[in-house]
Amino acid sequence: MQAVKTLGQFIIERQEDFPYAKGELSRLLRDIGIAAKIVNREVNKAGLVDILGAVGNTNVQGEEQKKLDVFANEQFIAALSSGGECCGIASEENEDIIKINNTVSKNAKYVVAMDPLDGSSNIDVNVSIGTIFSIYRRVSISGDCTMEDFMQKGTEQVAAGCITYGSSTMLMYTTGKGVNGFTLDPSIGEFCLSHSQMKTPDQGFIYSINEGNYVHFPEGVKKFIKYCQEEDNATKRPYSSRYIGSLVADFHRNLLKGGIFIYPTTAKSPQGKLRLLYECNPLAFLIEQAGGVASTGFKRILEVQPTDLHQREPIFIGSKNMVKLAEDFMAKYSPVTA
Ligand code: P6P
Repeated sequence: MQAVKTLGQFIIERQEDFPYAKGELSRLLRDIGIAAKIVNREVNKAGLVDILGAVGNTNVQGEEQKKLDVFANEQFIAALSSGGECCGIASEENEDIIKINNTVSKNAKYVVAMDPLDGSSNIDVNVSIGTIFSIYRRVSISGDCTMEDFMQKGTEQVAAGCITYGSSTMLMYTTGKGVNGFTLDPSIGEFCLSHSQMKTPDQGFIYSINEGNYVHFPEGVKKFIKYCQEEDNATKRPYSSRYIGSLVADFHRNLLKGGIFIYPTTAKSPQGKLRLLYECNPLAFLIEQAGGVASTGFKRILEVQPTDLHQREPIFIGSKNMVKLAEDFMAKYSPVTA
């Protein structure tokens, strides 16, 4: 029987990857894994709430019935606040940064940007959802964390990952030494190594975009979509259109199978819809570590200088060849005006 390697064991084994750290980042990743297991438990029974007879705002146990994204946010904040390795959080659920200055965290070196439960509107139709996280070393010297700690380019991330709550629950993360995936074994309550050193194909045959916004897409995106739809045996076109409407699920599938996910500028989202700090940057770190590319359509996502906590960016992410080709279409048909 193949030896099972848990997330905790793996993190400890890889401790030598961070020669100057004394286990802080390892403990921070462990804290995220713990919160993910708690969120997973609630996500899995979310569909049962009506059956279990939750009444109004309280469930059958008399507990306040929280929206799952609020619940997830609280769980990750609690785990990071008590773990002692994080001095600040930027969350999709919170307008401002959350300063963690309790006694256990006063010497914490890291800050975390996160989307605690992305795609939560899909829960009541039983579609996979996810958590996305990004970890930086603080740049402020001491005391409370500052906005400066979060206004770092994606290239400065020390770690990033995502959790997909789907037919199985899987956590994947990188510290800059490749991407490893861990599948939750509910029978032992542990994330177990299931996908070692994940790589995404240079060429895929899936394109993921909400074509309902077609009329408002940049011309370069329209031309790229038509390219994907053309008949051409040599390049195995037409490609398949796959769009779940849940970022982590679309990202996860395309990373494993190869493909491109695009959320460009639209009339409704003139800067794009997805958030730089806790959606685009962490997924960009993951995809680059898996051999793929993440672009705004014109430049590397990780090189974008953040100016606002919740700023949005257009994103073209996935297989190297496909993203590069999409960038060529953007340069030719939707050139950036100086
Ligand atoms: P649209 C979910 O609401 C989300 O934030 C991402 O998970 C998903 O990729 C995107 O929005 C879908 O947006 O405009 O296509 O419904």
